[in-house]
Amino acid sequence: DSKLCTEQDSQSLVWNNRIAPLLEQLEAIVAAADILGHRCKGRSKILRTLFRLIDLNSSRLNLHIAKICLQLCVSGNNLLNICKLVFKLSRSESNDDLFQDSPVLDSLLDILSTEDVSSSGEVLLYSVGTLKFLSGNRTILKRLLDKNCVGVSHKLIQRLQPIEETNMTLAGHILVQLTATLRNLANHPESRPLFVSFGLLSDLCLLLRQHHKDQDVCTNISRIFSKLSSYSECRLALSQTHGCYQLFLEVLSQHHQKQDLVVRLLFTLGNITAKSDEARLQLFQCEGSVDTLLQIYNRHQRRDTDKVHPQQQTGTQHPGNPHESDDVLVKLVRVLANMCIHRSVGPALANNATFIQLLIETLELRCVQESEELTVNTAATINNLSYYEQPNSAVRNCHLTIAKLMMKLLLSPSMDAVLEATRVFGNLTQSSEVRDYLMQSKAHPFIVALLDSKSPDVCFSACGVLTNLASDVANRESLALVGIAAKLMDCLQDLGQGDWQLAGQLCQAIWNLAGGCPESFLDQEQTEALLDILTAYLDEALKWIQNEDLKDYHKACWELEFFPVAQKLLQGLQPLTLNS
Ligand SMILES: *[C@@H]1O[C@H](CO)[C@@H](O)[C@H](O)[C@H]1NC(C)=O
Ligand SMILES: *[C@@H]1O[C@H](CO)[C@@H](O)[C@H](O)[C@H]1NC(C)=O
Ligand SMILES: *[C@@H]1O[C@H](CO)[C@@H](O)[C@H](O)[C@H]1NC(C)=O
Ligand SMILES: *[C@@H]1O[C@H](CO)[C@@H](O)[C@H](O)[C@H]1NC(C)=O
Ligand SMILES: *[C@@H]1O[C@H](CO)[C@@H](O)[C@H](O)[C@H]1NC(C)=O
Ligand SMILES: *[C@@H]1O[C@H](CO)[C@@H](O)[C@H](O)[C@H]1NC(C)=O
Ligand SMILES: CC(=O)N[C@H]1CO[C@H](CO)[C@@H](O)[C@@H]1O
Ligand SMILES: CC(=O)N[C@H]1CO[C@H](CO)[C@@H](O)[C@@H]1O
Repeated sequence: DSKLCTEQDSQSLVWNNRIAPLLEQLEAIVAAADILGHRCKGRSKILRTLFRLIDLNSSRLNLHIAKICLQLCVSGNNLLNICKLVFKLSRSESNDDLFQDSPVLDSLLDILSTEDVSSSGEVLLYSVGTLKFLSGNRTILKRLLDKNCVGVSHKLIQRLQPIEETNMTLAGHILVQLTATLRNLANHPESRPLFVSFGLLSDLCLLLRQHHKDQDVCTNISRIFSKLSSYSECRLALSQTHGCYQLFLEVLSQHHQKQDLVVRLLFTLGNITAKSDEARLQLFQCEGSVDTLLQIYNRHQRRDTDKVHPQQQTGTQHPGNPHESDDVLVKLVRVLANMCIHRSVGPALANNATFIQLLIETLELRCVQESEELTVNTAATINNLSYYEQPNSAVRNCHLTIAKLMMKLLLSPSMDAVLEATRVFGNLTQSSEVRDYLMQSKAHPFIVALLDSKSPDVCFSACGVLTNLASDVANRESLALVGIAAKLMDCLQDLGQGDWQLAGQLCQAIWNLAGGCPESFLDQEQTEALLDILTAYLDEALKWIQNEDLKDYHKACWELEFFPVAQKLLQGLQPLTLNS
């Protein structure tokens, strides 16, 4: 250890006292006069001496040497060797502090702006490779942004366009490094307006099109897109790039087995279609879009967890961690679910039996405990699709199958899954077949128990199911036996105030359960309590509304969702209480 220390000490002594001052002197001379131009005789001698110093293997010295050589505007093989040297230095993070304020950064960006692609391809490759490593450091990243690295990249992309003398292999290598650099740049918030103003998003689409066969370039570009898709100005720029959806679908189709690429492109599409109705429609209208998406769905369904055919597990169809495969489906189902929100896309997808079958199969193959996000999103998609139900729709034809799968979710420990399943039941229980199934499987106590959740969302959904169940006279007694009356009353008392949609739904449930004969359903005390609550809510509706902006909305809700059913219920109760 001490030997190493002395060695280092003596090295730095030599550096500090002897070499550094000489180099500084040399730099000063270079800077002051043009005496070291290409025709100067001493120039090659100086370069030879400098190159010999490289063998000392000192990072600090070598970066200095590179700096001087670049300032001397070396060219050809000398330039290439210097670029290789700088590249080697940049690979080690411990050299980051040497680079941070070095003019070498400027020289590298100069090289990117000026060197000819066909004659100096390798020089460009090493220079961009250096920037890739350096841009991994946040401090240097900021320097590069300030030195217009995004603008320089844009220009380089233009110069890398395929023309006759472009070596496409080499251009591909440069682009892998350049896209990795841009992915690093995209981490910095200040880069985002620059990506937009320099048109980088459409540049990258162009590259994706030209290099669609190059998995590395495509993957790196998909990483940039997925990162930037979190920002609205970037989503806008991307969605305004002509043909970008068709392009994404083609790349997805071509590289369907490259999981990280597929996940990131789907992530990007998910974010674009999350907020834009226009994007939902445009994606749907692309040639073969549903086909492509359903094919990917089919490929990643992960049927190989089926233990019945163990020999299938040796297949290489789904390599790696099974949860990675879930990742594709989570993102894919989100894209499809977003598309369904568009009112002309939704019905088309709701009627596609292949799609519905895939969703059903996902719920059959996965369990909530292992794949919570996927099962919950799948159930939510089925729920959204059920809004588009037509008499002969694919969802309707599978009511009972779906109901059985929702039962698994309803009984799971995940509250998200329970809520989503309850929402789906809210719709499916319009069918008497499903109502009978729920009662026969004794699921009703679980749904009644959800009224204790104290969550308005859960109570609302549960109440919807119970309202439907109570439409069959035969079910009312079973529901009464599990204490539904007291729970509905508690909900109305605790959560009804101001939530007129929920309050209306609770009143409707009570009305259905009472079947026009309230005394059979509520006891005396409950009847009086209900009377008080209804009177208060009907009289003082607007007193509870705090937020002025929401006043109109709440008023409309009160008038539409609460008032009619509350009024009906009150009138049903009053003769009873007058009698007593
Ligand atoms: C510098 O490193 C090279 C290659 O690793 C080695 O061959 C050479 O001997 C080293 N020079 C010194 C002075 O350590
Ligand atoms: C980035 O470089 C600076 C010096 O320029 C250094 O202090 C810092 O540790 C580096 N950060 C990382 C994460 O390497
Ligand atoms: C293109 O570049 C690659 C990689 O640098 C090289 O191996 C190949 O020989 C070059 N092809 C031509 C035709 O110059
Ligand atoms: C579902 O969509 C796919 C892709 O567009 C199509 O090939 C298939 O025929 C559709 N299936 C049904 C039943 O509509
Ligand atoms: C279902 O539709 C609603 C309303 O359109 C939307 O907010 C929600 O995100 C959709 N759910 C899914 C899973 O897409
Ligand atoms: C359920 O499906 C019907 C069509 O059967 C639809 O009109 C309704 O909006 C859907 N949603 C709910 C919550 O009932
Ligand atoms: C940032 C980034 O995604 N870089 C990747 C670009 O592609 C190369 C080659 O596949 C990877 O090694 C990088 O990690
Ligand atoms: C802004 C935005 O919509 N971001 C979403 C992008 O997609 C991921 C994964 O689906 C979400 O977690 C982000 O919220």
